[in-house]
Amino acid sequence: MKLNRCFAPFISLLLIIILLNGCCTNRVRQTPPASESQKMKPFQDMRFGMFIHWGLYSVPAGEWKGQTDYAEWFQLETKMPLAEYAKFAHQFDPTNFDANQWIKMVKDSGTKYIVITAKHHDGFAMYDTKLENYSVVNDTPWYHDPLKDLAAACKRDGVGFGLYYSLPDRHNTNFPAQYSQRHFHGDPNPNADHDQYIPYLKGQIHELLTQYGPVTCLWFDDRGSFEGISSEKRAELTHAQSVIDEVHQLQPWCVIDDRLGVGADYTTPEQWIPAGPQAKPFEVCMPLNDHWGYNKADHDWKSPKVVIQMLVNITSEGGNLLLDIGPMADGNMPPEAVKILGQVGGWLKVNGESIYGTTASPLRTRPSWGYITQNGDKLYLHVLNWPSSCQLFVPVTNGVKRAYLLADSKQEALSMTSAADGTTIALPSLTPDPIDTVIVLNTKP
Ligand code: JFZ
Repeated sequence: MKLNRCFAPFISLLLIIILLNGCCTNRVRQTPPASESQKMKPFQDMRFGMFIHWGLYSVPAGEWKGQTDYAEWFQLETKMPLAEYAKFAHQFDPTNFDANQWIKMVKDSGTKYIVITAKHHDGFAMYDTKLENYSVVNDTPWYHDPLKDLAAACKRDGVGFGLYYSLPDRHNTNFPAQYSQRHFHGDPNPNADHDQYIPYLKGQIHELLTQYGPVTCLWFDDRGSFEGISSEKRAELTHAQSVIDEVHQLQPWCVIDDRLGVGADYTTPEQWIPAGPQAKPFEVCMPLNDHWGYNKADHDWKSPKVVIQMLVNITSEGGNLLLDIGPMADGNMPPEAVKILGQVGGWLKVNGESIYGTTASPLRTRPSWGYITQNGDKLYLHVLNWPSSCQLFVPVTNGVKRAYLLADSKQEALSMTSAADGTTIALPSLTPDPIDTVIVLNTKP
């Protein structure tokens, strides 16, 4: 009794401190997932994400001394000295940036999560870091943390918030030159080694996982920095397992890509689509034009049709698509990109059921007319090549019940004939969706 009374004030004070700590740091408390597959499910269910490359390189917009093919590798490719490149920070003033507008565009495109560059190879932090002065908050006239606004808008609108983080760093002199990009410059430090760089990397990851609420995924990038080094050695150099352990400890639901040198949660085929369903979760990343960061001369946009058919192909193999755009330095999105993404979103509004939350095709070989995705008892037949006979053959017989057009709000049944080797659906004489006409096949056993 006595003891209780005298400890009460201390205990209340302790509680207040714990509570305040939780509020101020935006720390996340999560019950850990019960299994790897439970952890991956929400990420895989989203199927379609938006990659965003935004940084100092957006200021020159790909142009330097008459050449116009640069983007986020600007500093390295132009061989610009660090002191000169760093001056772009003083021109980085995206007064048109509006996180709500960006996330509205994300929603309109049908993408369910974003992955934005917290730090690219140039080492410039696009968020409020305390470990470096070279950041958007410290070093630009804007004096603003875009990740804070974006995380809040994502949270409000139910959009996943993911982060890209580059291991190679052309600004931090502790990043060892000998493992770095071809022709490392930016004051290589002959005594640098990863053991000195890792505390900085870990410190930034700690910031990113405690300042912005739940982080959907971490997309570590290793590009070019470990060429010719085995993945075991790379994992050792990057302290991969301890970085991953720390992420798991801070945010057990945050999924991690495979570029630290160990497998982690998902693989990241870049600008190619695996042939057929994969055993491991994967996410294909693809720029909407030919550059990841903003390039004002690049008008080689992929059409809505190309994007949708790519998404359908990847989904039928059980993967995600991370489609990239490079916002402009003034905070606006390239208008062409917004237009294309809006058209993609229009298709998904009608046909999203055949993409989100679905799994890979149950068939080993893909049909000549298109792709198949699945959600429980429903098979989604994505008809890309409309058969001129208007007869669609599906090599499925088990429990086939009913077929209808996904776009048909009345869900009128299409007539079917079954044979030993499969089912033939009579397609209605309509003008098919030139991108992808989806037929739902109910297969209740
Ligand atoms: C990296 C970056 O260098 C690039 O700037 C961009 O951010 C992109 C998304 O990722 O580039 C890569 C990374 C991996 C491969 C190719 C380019 N790869 O595995 O083939």
